[in-house]
Amino acid sequence: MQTIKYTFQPHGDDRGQLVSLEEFNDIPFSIKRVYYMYDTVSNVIRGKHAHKKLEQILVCVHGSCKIRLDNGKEKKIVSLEKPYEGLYVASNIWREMFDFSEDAVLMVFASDIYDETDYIRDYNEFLEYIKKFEGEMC
Ligand code: T46
Repeated sequence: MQTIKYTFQPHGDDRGQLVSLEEFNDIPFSIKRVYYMYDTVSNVIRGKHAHKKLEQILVCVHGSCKIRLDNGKEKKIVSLEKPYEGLYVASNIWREMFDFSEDAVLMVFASDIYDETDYIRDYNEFLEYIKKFEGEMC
């Protein structure tokens, strides 16, 4: 499975660092929503779902965490530990976020507003969905 990790350009000077993210320049879609999670309880696994349409970029702007990506055939674990790195997560990918450091702040740029009907929260349903989706694409 190909994973796309972006390295954003930090604008550093003697005062510190600044990262700017613009839709279509740095983020490959129109940004409709930004959300972030913090104070994540240790050993917790978040996510455990896929999206039918939503595209996202995940940036751990403070601390670190890991993301497990699963396309139904392959699984991959990606570490996010730099505030200038972004992981692209496409639709139809099961994702789990885990191993959060105590100080982790995971910020997410999303291509659409919150819509519970876009979620697939059952893993077997996800496998069925992508099988059907791939069938329709042939
Ligand atoms: C994803 C991963 C990376 C809202 O009201 N609005 C929102 O925009 C979001 C994202 C969540 N919520 C509510 C829904 C739940 O009551 O916040 C609560 C926690 O959401 P959820 O359990 O879906 O959070 P995660 O961390 O499991 O998943 C989130 C995103 O939901 C999901 O799209 O890809 O982060």
